[in-house]
Amino acid sequence: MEALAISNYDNIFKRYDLVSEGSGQGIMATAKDADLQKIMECVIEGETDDILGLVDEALTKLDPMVIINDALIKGMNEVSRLWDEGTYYLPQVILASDAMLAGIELCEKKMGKSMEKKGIVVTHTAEGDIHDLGQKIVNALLRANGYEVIDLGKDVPVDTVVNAVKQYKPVMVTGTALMTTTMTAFEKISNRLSAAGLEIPFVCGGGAVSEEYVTGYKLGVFGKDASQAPGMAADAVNGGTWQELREKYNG
Ligand code: B12
Repeated sequence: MEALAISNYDNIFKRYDLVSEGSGQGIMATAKDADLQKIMECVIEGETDDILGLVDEALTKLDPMVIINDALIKGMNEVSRLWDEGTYYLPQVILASDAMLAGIELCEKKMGKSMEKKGIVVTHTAEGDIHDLGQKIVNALLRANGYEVIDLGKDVPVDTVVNAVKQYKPVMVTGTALMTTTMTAFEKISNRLSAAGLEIPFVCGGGAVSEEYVTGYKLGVFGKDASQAPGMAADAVNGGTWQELREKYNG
């Protein structure tokens, strides 16, 4: 019987799943320049070791916020798309999120804790939900813009959120939910805060939630993109009510 032999070694080190197995067309996102493109691809390919050097180098010429928005978040959005089209599975998604978070950490260090704090924001990911990447991006952007973030983490019980608002008296509270089964915690938090007379803007985002859902309960303001968080916090610091924020940011 004739032995099977590889005649072309060109693709030997290429990721088999992207090149040959995916039902889609592979990586489709493009960044604004070559440096950002390389960083974005490191996220998509889950290259945590390589991303550190690239982000370090990029930080010598680019604003950390540009690297976060135009490479790191962009890469993670592409990962979500590759998951949706069936090209990516859990291992790739976990590697990608590790790479994105390593890059964000470097950018956060560069931005430092320079500015005087403008106000406190409590952030959390809904009870039962471990999808905290959106929340981590929100944390990084708020900190970068001078807000003190009380990060309650993921899978946070309703009580813990309500107690944190009582304790820290933030200008705004945020929630992230990626599952239809977990987003229902937001309405419970909203009712509890409202009953306690703590009527601050409660900005809710994450793949599972829609504007229609979030604006269906008191205090709820829908956050479509993490980049909106600093502007929303600034409005809250300036006395903006949840109704005013809802009117400004939601249709
Ligand atoms: C990454 C991922 C994971 C990772 C999570 C890693 C982590 N640390 O977060 C891992 C592998 C652990 C995982 C596990 C699971 N996952 Co998962 N996962 C995903 C995936 C592929 C991407 C989600 C993601 O991180 N996107 C990128 C982030 C940045 O997006 P984001 O959070 O939505 O944030 C953006 C906006 O929404 C907004 N935003 C978010 N929050 C806020 C807050 C404010 C204030 C503002 C202004 C904006 C804002 O800003 C961000 C952009 O700038 C999605 C599929 C998809 N296409 O979304 C499935 C998905 C969310 N997972 C799903 C499921 C079912 C699970 C599991 C139950 C699987 C299992 N059977 O075990 C477990 C969950 C266990 C649990 N209890 O939570 C389902 C949920 C279905 C549903 N609608 O209920 C999805 C939709 C996949 C699917 N189509 O079935 N998952």
